[in-house]
Amino acid sequence: MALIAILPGDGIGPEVTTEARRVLERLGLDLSFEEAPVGGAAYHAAGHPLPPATLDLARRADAILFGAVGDPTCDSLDRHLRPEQAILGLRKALTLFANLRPAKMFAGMEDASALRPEVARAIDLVIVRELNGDVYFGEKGMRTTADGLRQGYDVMSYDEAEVRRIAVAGFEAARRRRGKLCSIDKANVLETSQLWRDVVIETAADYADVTLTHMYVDNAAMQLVRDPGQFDVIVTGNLFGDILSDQASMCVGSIGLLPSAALDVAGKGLYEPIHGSAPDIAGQGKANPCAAILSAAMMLRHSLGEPAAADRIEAAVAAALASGKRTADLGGTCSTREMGDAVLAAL
Ligand code: GGG
Repeated sequence: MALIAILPGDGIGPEVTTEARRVLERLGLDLSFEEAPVGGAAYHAAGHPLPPATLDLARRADAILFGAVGDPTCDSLDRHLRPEQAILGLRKALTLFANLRPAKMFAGMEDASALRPEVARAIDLVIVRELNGDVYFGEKGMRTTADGLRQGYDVMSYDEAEVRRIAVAGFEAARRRRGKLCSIDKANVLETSQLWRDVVIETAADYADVTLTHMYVDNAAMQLVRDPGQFDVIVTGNLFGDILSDQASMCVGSIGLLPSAALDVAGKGLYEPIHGSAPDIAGQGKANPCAAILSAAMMLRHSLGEPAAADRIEAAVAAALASGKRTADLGGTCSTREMGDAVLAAL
């Protein structure tokens, strides 16, 4: 029996993970579930956003279903105690370095996209975001300049092994798809990006069947709205990937539609919607559970060896959306529960 750790987190996290769990339970697979607090909820309950018991559950589990972290009541806390440190801590502690963030246009959803329908229709891409390095994990702090000014700093760094393993993840993803990999950096300005580009080019020697291109991140932001259909797999750093995937989500209609998988080398994974805790709508039953449900599908495919069940969930979400069921983020009136019911009905 596979053990799934459910870490609902803050804000809308509990609402959307509840729906994802209902879908997993309906499949009739041999799964067990154990839940633990994380983020602001864990800080309030146990004094730390990632308590030892939660980390222990994450280590024991075969896969982790994560909701969202972020809690305005924690805004004044020391950085180490803020809810977001929980997800960064999990990614680092479990070496979950490869973040797959697929963005695909669902049939009939073009009207919800920020793009023209004929442009939006072509979107079928995966962003492979590095998760263990970059400004997120470099030295950081606050100091005083010689002029007495407060100065914040976050060091951006990557070593070549970190770049190589995410490049391999990008090439492998491209090989499984349409064979095109676009590496996104800022190599005209940043030293880390120059190394990034060099290592990606070296790695390409093992992937003659994949067509590699490079793009500066500013151009990539523009190309994502101008002609997103040109992209198959994008591989990029932690910060650029975070920003570009939020942008990609509005190209397909809503951040409530984008799932993600954070994987280690062995295929253990943490699965989470890319959206945050949305405190403004928390507890109101308005959140879109599709991204969490699609994250559960990714879990079945990447960590639990159940690709057919993953296909079933993805088809059910597509069918529920095609039938006109939509939450408020997509201009509809469905509650979180009603959207979950629609997916269950389509299963
Ligand atoms: N479910 C995603 C989530 O909770 N995001 C909040 C967050 O702070 N994430 C940090 C990141 O992905 O870089």
